[in-house]
Amino acid sequence: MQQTQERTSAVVSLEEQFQQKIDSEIRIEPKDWMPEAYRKTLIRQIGQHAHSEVVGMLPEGNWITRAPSLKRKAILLAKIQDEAGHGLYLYSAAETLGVSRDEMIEELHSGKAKYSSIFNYPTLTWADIGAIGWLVDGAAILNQIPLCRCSYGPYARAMVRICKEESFHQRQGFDILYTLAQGSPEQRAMAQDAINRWYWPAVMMFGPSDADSVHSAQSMRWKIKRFSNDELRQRFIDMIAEQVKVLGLTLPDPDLKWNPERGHYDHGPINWEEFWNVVNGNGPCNRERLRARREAWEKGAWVREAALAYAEKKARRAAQKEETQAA
Ligand code: BYC
Repeated sequence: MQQTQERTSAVVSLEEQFQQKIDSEIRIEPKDWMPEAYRKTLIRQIGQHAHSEVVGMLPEGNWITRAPSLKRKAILLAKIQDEAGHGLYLYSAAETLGVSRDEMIEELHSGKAKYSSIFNYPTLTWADIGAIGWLVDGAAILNQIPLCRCSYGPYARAMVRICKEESFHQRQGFDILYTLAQGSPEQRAMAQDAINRWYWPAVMMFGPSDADSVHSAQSMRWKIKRFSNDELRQRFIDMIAEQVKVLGLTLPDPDLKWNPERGHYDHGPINWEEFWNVVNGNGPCNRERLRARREAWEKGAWVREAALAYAEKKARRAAQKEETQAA
């Protein structure tokens, strides 16, 4: 009985020490002791973040062959390759927590792991590529800059480079929309239509409202998250409401209005039913996106086998060389 009590108090004190480190802004590294729930939360969030980067390549990839010029095509290709790179840094960051990449990918393919709701909407016109860059990458930057100060070292470090690349992405999206907004009435209408379709889904990217966010309070105590979903959403709305004026276009929210008392824009109601519908697998493109990822995984099996066979052969040769030298 006494032994059990001693063991319990030892565990409690480990948790206390852990929280003290977090409170003093000391980074947690892979070999440090951490509560199992902290590890699990990070695997969930980093894994979902990695999946979002990779699934996020699909709606934009849809326009590579139809980009309006060689220059736009080269820029789009570079952006999409950046997203693949982000996925790889993030899978590596999650692997430091003891989960394998194969396990995470299996969870994505089985539908157990989530990815960002935003990528379940279709890209119908070239202007959608502009709207994704400006609105989706714009939302991503606001959400991700605080993650550079996340308490878990490998995640925070991965986010530094990702954020630098995301700001270039947002500029390229804004540039596409700005060019269209200066063009013919049809091009201007196309830009407006893309903004009308992508604005609300981008507002929803920040996740459920604070009252419905199950993980926020604990994630903020652990300094995985630094701001709540609603705080970041408000920052996004304030930023976009100003930038849209430069485009000379509008946002599809009749209730959007500057509130001098709050020092923020007030906004209309968010359609949470649509959000949960998309998160639960019933958005316009959920099935198509998962099918595309599963197919890519199956078709890429020979590449993984070849890479593994090459790595094994190289390791065997190195071992043989060491043996010969030793003899
Ligand atoms: N979509 O308690 P909450 C990119 C889920 S990629 C789907 O607030 P949390 C880009 C949430 O997972 C952008 N599901 O959760 C790529 C949870 O369900 P589970 C991706 C969502 O974790 C290519 C439940 O709802 N960014 O930028 O505290 C091209 C309750 O939510 C969503 C990241 O992943 C959603 N939108 O907060 C262009 C950033 N929102 O897990 C751009 C890192 C919530 O219990 N992640 N859910 O089954 C985060 O910052 C946080 O995980 C979230 C959610 C703010 C997203």
